[in-house]
Amino acid sequence: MTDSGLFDGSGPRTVRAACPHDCPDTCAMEVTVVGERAVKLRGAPDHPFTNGALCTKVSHYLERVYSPQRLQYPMRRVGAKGEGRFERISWDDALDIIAERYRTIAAEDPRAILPYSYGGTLGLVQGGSMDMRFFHRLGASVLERTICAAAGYAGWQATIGDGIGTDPEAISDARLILIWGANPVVSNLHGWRHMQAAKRKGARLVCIDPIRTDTAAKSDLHLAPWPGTDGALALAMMQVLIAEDLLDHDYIAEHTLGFEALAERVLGRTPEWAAGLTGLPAQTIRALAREYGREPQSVIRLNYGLNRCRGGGMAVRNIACLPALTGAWRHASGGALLSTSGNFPIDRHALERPDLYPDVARFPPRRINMSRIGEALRTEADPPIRAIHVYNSNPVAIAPDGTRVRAGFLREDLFCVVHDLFQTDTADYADILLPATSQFEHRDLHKAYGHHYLVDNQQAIPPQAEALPNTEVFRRLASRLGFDEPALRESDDEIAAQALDLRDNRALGAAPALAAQGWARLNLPRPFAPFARGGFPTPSGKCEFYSARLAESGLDPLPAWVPPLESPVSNPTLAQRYPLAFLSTPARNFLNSSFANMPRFLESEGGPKLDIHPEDASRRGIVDGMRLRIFNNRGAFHASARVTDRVRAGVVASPSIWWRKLSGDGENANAVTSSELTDMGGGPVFYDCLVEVEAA
Ligand SMILES: Nc1nc2c(c(=O)[nH]1)N[C@H]1C(S)=C(S)[C@@H](COP(=O)(O)OP(=O)(O)OC[C@H]3O[C@@H](n4cnc5c(=O)[nH]c(N)nc54)[C@H](O)[C@@H]3O)O[C@H]1N2
Ligand SMILES: Nc1nc2c(c(=O)[nH]1)N[C@H]1C(S)=C(S)[C@@H](COP(=O)(O)OP(=O)(O)OC[C@H]3O[C@@H](n4cnc5c(=O)[nH]c(N)nc54)[C@H](O)[C@@H]3O)O[C@H]1N2
Ligand SMILES: [Mo]
Repeated sequence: MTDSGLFDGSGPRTVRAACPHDCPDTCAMEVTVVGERAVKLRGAPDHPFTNGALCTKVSHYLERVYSPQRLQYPMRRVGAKGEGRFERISWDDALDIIAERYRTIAAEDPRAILPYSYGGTLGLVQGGSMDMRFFHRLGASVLERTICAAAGYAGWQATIGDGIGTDPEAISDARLILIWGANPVVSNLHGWRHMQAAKRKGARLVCIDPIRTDTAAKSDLHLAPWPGTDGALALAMMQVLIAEDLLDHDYIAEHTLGFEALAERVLGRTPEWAAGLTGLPAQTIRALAREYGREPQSVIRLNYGLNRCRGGGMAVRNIACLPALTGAWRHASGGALLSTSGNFPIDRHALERPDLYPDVARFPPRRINMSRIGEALRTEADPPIRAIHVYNSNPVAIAPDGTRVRAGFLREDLFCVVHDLFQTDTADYADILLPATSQFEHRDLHKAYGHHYLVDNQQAIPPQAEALPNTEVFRRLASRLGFDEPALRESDDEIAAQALDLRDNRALGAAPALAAQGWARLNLPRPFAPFARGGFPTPSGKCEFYSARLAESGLDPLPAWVPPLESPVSNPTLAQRYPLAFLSTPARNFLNSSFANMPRFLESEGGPKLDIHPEDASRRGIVDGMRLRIFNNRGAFHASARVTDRVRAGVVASPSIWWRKLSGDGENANAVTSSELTDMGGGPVFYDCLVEVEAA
């Protein structure tokens, strides 16, 4: 793995790196190394999207790498589950214990072992290669990685076909930008730069968000719908576009499927109809639709904020229909963007090797939805989960309905391995706790979901203390379990070399630049206007207003209105007890629960907060700074009040995700969120949640 010869040089060296975090921007970085120590980090100045700038969190990355809180060596639990008391053991002992347990369980039914991972690193090597190969070979349960984008992606896929959209760099030429369920100032900073450039050239920015975020405040117009009602808003916009003939008839005729059925479907879905659901005035909705219909050089930057409610899949599907109606796709700067990831020709089969799964006949693969980990850990499961291996994730903090999640991890008969850089909330429940490397300490290669560049990550420094990369842990476990397939012995460099499907010109054309400069734009035409002449990657090759695939899976084949699970309109009885819609959106200084243990960022966030509208506050005798209890039938947590009209009346918001043990009361926002699932994709409904608030 580590060739110490690499680190002999004494003069400063520059190493090419990639930001590993779950963010659309996937920055290219340069690490300055002296001897074996990283001394400086900056955003790559030559990378067009990163443009030499890093966000606040990552610009302080050296503090994370050299944090005194880093796990130093493997440990074994000595206290009770959840207590977080451990004693040091050797790597050999730790891996022997794990291998022995996995061997015993697998002898009966390997599906009783569950890997649990998500976005700690988005690297193709450390985020989904040797780990997948190992668990496939073992025959473990297969984790459905749904916790973030599954619903929106499913809705987008039904309409557009794949994760392909407007080139984010071309957005600077758009004339009208709808920022819809997205907060780029916080969660897509480098994409925001292009929106600001468009604004300087005269574009209008319209932000659609229940919260007046910093993005909304910097836009020309802010519409604050009730959470989970975007599907209705988009249907009403389509109704106006069609009724007032603000359409590109040629584009519709040549490149779409099911227009007649769509037109019939939206009859009666007027702005007046949507007003009652969204809480937006009908004339505002009509004006938005007209403005959108009259400016075909328009782009919709939607993000995953609006997919975290029951109708999240359908909402994204409805919105994705809009640019085909106006012909906005004809322009490189027009159309819509949810994700760019479908452009990257990644060889998933080579990386993950599902063919290693041993005995499909005897143990038909069992799939577990990560968004329902609390339910999955109940002993009634068949077979019950007897071991869980957590890496790249912190489920005790980030998974919905946290009370149930914790109850699952508390099970005395559950063997729990946690591999992380830090002793997270989840780590406290580990039987064996393993130290992981940071991005500077291992090799990786990254695609992106918010731009079109591959970014390489070379190892810059040796692993700190006894930390090991994910890949190395699984190589060593494979060897202990006697798995002798060559795929389970490959080095990180060998894995990285297989990540791209070089039969595809988008990758082949990028490979030389990637090797030479550490990053490369996919070999895509410039300007990149993916659907200017149709060619949608759907079964029909058209933008599918009508989706036969949805019909086949028993879903509504046409755009529709799917109400939220929890709202005063859809569930008035529940709303009598818990009248406020609760949002737990990303805190600027945290990245999910990553960085939420770093002193600098804990200080900037200054403790859990709840934004509440003055009307809702005064009705409850709440004043600014008061300690609040936020609760519903699932649980409760505490936060201090920020009385502000940044949230619309009826909505409260708490920037997240706090570590439970660092929040003051041992709880966080996921004490109240629900583990129900979305209409498509099996995603979570974090933002579909009613609560009541009282002074603590
Ligand atoms: N600083 C920072 N950056 C991050 C993250 C982080 O934690 N911190 N997380 C990263 C990850 S994993 C992801 S998935 C992305 C998340 O970033 P986004 O995909 O942008 O999603 P959110 O921030 O969850 O929500 C975006 C906005 O949608 C609004 N919203 C919520 N519900 C609704 C709704 O029903 N309708 C509408 N129209 N708007 C709604 C929220 O108020 C929020 O301001 O950001 C990534 N970047
Ligand atoms: N209430 C509420 N809950 C939410 C959300 C919300 O908006 N509100 N957002 C949801 C979303 S969009 C997402 S994507 C999920 C994110 O949930 P997760 O993907 O679990 O993200 P993090 O909380 O950042 O935890 C990642 C962990 O991986 C560790 N890690 C980093 N690099 C490595 C590595 O190389 N190896 C190993 N072994 N570990 C590593 C980090 O230290 C960190 O503890 O949370 C979801 N939960
Ligand atoms: Mo996410």
